[in-house]
Amino acid sequence: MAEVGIIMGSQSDWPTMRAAAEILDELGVAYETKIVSAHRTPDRLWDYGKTAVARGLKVIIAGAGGAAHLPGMMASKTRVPVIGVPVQTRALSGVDSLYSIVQMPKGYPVATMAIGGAANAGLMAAAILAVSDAALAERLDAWREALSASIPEEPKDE
Ligand code: RP5
Repeated sequence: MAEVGIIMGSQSDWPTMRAAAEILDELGVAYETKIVSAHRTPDRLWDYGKTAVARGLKVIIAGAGGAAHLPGMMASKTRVPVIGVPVQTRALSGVDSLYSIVQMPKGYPVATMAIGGAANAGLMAAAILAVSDAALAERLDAWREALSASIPEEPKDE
């Protein structure tokens, strides 16, 4: 059963959001992926949020671009923690997405990542789940150690 829901406003967000799925694959976390648009499929958004707890979702990663209302609307509909990913846009480089996601009113927080920060969203979701999953905590620690070990001590000429 999926513990993480990766949702996005459009098919065009998938090249960005795929990075979250890849991290969860690496860490052995079960997830599902869905296109859920705040504007184009509001009823789908409503149903997804309404059933999220009952379906066993523990974290939702929501990515959207431009007038990026999906993460905030999802946060208003479910108490499942929502991690927001501002997707980069052509017109405004994703600053529009970032501002649309980050400025939530008191009561309905969205944990907002950097523009295009889907990989970190996957890692944040894993960290939240690792609080109550010792085996995942070990895998996440190992992942972090491997990343650390891959960083050279000195730069070299390309
Ligand atoms: C948003 O509009 C989506 O999240 C996407 O980032 C953006 C553009 O969508 P498309 O026109 O490519 O479907 O709702």
